[in-house]
Amino acid sequence: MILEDIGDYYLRVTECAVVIDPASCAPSDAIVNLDYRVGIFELDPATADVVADQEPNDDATMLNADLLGYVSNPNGGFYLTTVFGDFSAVTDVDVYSFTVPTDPSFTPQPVANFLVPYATGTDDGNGSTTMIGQIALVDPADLTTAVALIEPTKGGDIGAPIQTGMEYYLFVQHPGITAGTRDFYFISHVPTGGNPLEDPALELTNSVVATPEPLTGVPNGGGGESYFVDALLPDGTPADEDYFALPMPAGADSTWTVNVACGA
Ligand SMILES: [Ca+2]
Ligand SMILES: [Ca+2]
Ligand SMILES: [Ca+2]
Ligand SMILES: [Ca+2]
Repeated sequence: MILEDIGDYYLRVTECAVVIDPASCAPSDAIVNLDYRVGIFELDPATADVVADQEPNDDATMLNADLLGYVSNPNGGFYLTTVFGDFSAVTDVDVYSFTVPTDPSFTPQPVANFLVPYATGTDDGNGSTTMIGQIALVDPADLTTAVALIEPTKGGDIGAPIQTGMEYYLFVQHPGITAGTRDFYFISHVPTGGNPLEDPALELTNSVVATPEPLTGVPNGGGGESYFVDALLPDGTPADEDYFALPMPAGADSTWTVNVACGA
């Protein structure tokens, strides 16, 4: 959290089910390792991959846009860039500019991820008295149309295909209803290569349930398999449909279940 004052603070550490709905946590009686680790880091805006909101930055001309920086990860790609700011009023908009470097390249396509850490807008969350109202990713050439847009009060993150070497803007808005006493926010950003792409050559045949496009499974560390795809539903008539097949690996049986997570 963004601390209000210099001084002493205390950390209360509990198991997940103590503070939120147990149904949203791993069954505590099945956890065999109850060790935990706490890391405390100071976020220094002087660091390239830490960006702090600097007003005035809600000018539609973007003249005061803050620049998101990147620090190379020796294991590939970049480390997480952390963005944090204050909403000075319910009408506050914070605009950031970012340009994902062209080197290294990302395959199969560069994707800009903007992740919103767990926050509730109450003391049960990260200490902020508000959630973010809206985050919009915008091409400066068309300020009226968002490339991607989420309302974190409804959940979700941004994972949008983008072009490297090209500038984009990120608009961050307060929900606009009630101002709290500590209306701050955090956003984590990292470019990645995204998921394997839908095969354009199979676009028509994968529209038929009898001829789904097979996905390739990736073994999970704890057992089971995961399947990933980034696909398109192009406009047109008839509207596109996509069916994908999940080839079960050897050893799969009727005890296996399937969970699906999606975003758009
Ligand atoms: Ca601000
Ligand atoms: Ca602002
Ligand atoms: Ca299709
Ligand atoms: Ca498709």
